[in-house]
Amino acid sequence: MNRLITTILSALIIVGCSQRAGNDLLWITEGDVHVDAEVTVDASLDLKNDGFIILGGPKDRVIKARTETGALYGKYALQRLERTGKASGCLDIREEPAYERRILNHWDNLDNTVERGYAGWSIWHWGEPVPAELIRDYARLNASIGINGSVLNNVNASPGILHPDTLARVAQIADIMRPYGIKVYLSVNFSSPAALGGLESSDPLLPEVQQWWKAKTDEIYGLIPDFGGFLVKANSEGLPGPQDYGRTHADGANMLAEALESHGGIVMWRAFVYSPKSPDRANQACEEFMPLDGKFRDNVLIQIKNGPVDFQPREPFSPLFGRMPQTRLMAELQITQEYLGFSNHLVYLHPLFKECLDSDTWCNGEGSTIAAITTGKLQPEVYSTTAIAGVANIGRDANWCGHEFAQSSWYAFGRLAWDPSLGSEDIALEWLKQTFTDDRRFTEPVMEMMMTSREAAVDYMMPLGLHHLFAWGHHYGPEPWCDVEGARIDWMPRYYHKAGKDGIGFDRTTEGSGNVLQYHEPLTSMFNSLETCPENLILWFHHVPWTHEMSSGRTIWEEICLHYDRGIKTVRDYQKTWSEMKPYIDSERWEAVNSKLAIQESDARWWRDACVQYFGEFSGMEVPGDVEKPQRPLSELKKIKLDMKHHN
Ligand code: BDP
Repeated sequence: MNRLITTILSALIIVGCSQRAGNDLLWITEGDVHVDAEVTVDASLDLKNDGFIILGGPKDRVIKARTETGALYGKYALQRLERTGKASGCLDIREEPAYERRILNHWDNLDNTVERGYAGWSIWHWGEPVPAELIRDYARLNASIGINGSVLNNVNASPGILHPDTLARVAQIADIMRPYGIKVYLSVNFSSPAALGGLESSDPLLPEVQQWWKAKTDEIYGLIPDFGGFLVKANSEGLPGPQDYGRTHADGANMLAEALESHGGIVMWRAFVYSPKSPDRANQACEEFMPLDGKFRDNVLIQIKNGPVDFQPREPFSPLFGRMPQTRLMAELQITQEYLGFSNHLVYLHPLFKECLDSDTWCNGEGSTIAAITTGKLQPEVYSTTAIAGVANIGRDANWCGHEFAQSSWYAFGRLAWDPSLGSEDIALEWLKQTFTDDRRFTEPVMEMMMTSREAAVDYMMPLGLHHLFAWGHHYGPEPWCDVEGARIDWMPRYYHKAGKDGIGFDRTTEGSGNVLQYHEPLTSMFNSLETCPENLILWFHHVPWTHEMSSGRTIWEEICLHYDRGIKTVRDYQKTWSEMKPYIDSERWEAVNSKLAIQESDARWWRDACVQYFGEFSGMEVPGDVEKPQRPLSELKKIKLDMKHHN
């Protein structure tokens, strides 16, 4: 039955979003926005999930959807078209989200700190009055880009999240977000039955443990009827899990899945596991999870980070995506810039996200991309539900994300989760026009900055497949020398680059750790051979002599120096470009970005000075004449201790 919600929607969608008074800085800005359209919600329409249709010209615009949320998405889509100058003519648009669940993962703790958060305290204001207005703004922003789920708390979950008092608060938050189509999910600690419930064990095969989870789940659904489900980090980095009781990941996940099943909830079970004993950390997830393929209940998804190690500026895709054909898989992308300069560096992450989703695993022949697998296109019979997650970069900072441009990666995640085929440039342009101005004198050069920014960060941090050269613990600056005597050197940086007099790089070939074998052909052969391995991953897969000749004719040593140098020069170009952008935007935001670019330039030099000089000691070779020489001596750089107090 057709139901007319309203004919003229003017003033109905209030999308003026300001996190703090006077700071309306996001893509849906400044006061009320009107879309004039006739909106129909009709459950019998042939549309998937919360899809929508927009038809007609400016005077007789029609939005149709199957659900209220779909209608809301249609309104936001129309508004976006209007704001980006694409709604003048007659429209005939039909959109359906590629993923059913498009979820932000907040790594927020109950003490209001945010793990790897660089934008201030938790927006949930745990233990304080619920900030309804702020949460409403957050929900509107998310709905406007199609995000429909929010995991409120850190994967390193405190059992306290399931305490009745906390759940009552979670229910309040869920009530505020519901009108925007956003479901609440929680990260849970696997030992909650013992730690919170007072049971002697949290063994998933014990009936009393299963009962405890059932009762807890029922309690949650009593408060939040549309609760989304649980996210679980288990037997990873010291957290408890089923293996503590000799059980498998499947035993643990299935127990929770059973408790959630009758309510329609899901379990997102993370595959981010690695044992310090494994000879190659990049192998660990496949080793642990492949044998469990087909053993998970239908409402379990395995949540896999894009790369096999850990959100590095560039990694190959995680081979696990191609290795569990009987299991529902979902990607976990990191929007917060843990390894990409925190909220100090301008790095637009859509190209990184897209590189992952477009990667072809070849698990079912050519075209078996991660997007095709995780959207269920490749095996619809396995994918009873589909999902994608992004680790949020949101905090209480006035501009939400710490850096004006960090918002673009939040925006991009939402758009990508809705439609992974959208291009990075299109999304960047959309965001720029809605957030700053549609003046081409601004959007064209600034889009160029955004589009090159991820590669620039790779260049000045970890080019050519280098990875995890970060300072121990905080993951901000470089410490390629980090190799503490007696420490767990297997995951210390030197472990990852293996620089020595003989050369540099991690041998993951069939002669080395064998990691290449976790990929399907033709990728195994391609990565395994020095001739065919893509050069931007060469030091990920190969250990090569310093004199190894690259396709440019230069040695790997020279190429390393050139990449660091290029990264710095690119940031300097950004500074120059930005200095010319002053006339087009407000001075507050211009200044904020300008001062962050100065930090980025200085950090890029810090990376170059540390890595080029440190590796130079092994290579015994001079820095090529056509690149800028390192400036600060290694002895000085080794003394830098970052004060992390402000990066909670
Ligand atoms: C690492 C982070 C750590 C997270 C962990 C995870 O450094 O803070 O808890 O990943 O994803 O990247 O579980």
